Amino acid sequence: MKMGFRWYGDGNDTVSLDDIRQIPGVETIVWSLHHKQAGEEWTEEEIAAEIATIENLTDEHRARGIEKTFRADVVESVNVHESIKLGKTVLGVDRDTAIENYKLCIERLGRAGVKVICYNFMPVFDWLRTDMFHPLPDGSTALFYEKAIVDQLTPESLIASMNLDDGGMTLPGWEPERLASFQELKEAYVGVTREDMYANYKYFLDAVIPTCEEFDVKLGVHPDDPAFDIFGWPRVVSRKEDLARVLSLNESPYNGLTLCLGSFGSNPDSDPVDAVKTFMDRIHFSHVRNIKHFDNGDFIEVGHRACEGSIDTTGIMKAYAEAGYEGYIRPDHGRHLWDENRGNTPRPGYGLYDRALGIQYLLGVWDAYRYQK
Ligand code: DNO
Ligand code: MN
Repeated sequence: MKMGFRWYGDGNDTVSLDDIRQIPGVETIVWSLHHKQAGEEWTEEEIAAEIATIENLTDEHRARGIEKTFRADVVESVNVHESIKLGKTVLGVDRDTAIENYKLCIERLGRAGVKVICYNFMPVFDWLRTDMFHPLPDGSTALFYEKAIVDQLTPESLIASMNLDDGGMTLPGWEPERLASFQELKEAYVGVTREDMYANYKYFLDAVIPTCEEFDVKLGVHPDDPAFDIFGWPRVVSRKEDLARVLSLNESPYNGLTLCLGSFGSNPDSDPVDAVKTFMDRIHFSHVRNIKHFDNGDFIEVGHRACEGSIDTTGIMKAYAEAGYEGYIRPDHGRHLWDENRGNTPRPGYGLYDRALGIQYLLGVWDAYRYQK
């Protein structure tokens, strides 16, 4: 297993690479070119520059005796253009052009040494919560999903409540540029069924997987978050049978999962430990975190330890350890602790401290099962 940590880039993250360097156990940075819209070209120069920033030590580092380096093996995410999910031209882009761009991106990332690309196949938006800084009983805050709010609101009223003009919302996938095209996307999804989505998904995989094989880059789809339908849009990567179907659309081992257990487990009917065991051979990357379900359908993100919430993070790490899992893992969203959300507002879920604590818990369980003196 190789432990990673998600980083949003210089000037775009409150956490620095030097902060991450001091977290025991982190081998790879999970990165992206976050300013790119889905379908936009990633140039070789931009890719090389970001990897150099991640991997290289400066003279100043060396002068201070710093030796620890990172790899840049995992990209999260290269977003899939809506034309690919819809199987038709939208926002002025046709799907075959979008697929050719995706293939070029895979090729360039592969040539640059990237091993895994994470992406999702959710219609219109990336992940969704209703409160980014919800208070927990210990005084920390965490991401919270209140079912009644989402059930009662339309996407438009939800967007309006987000105070985007005040810069209050920084969820990926909900950027103002993207929301500007919301009406067109909404109309484009009218009448699109789950079966249509799977057919379009297969068309995409069959087109890009040969490029993945040629350049040795594995694809890992991230489950829908939350892992159930919202706003009536067809979500096709939510439940265990959905994951199995996605894998069966193209049987190449390069078509795999980013098994995010917090997202997958946000559906209370799903069993995260069972999913790890079932899909082990096709898991290239995994996000391990905990959430706590409430009876009314709400859930809150809690510390990574198993007893803090509803997800058996210990059982998950035990399953990975017993299988000798060789892919990548990262902690996922953390709570906001120790004043990090005052003055220096962290990205929701992506502060430093709780993710660093989370890693130590995950590695502790791993070591207990793997480590032989
Ligand atoms: C949230 C993340 C997601 C994930 C994408 C993958 O924190 O887990 O935004 O990166 O869905 O494409
Ligand atoms: Mn995740």
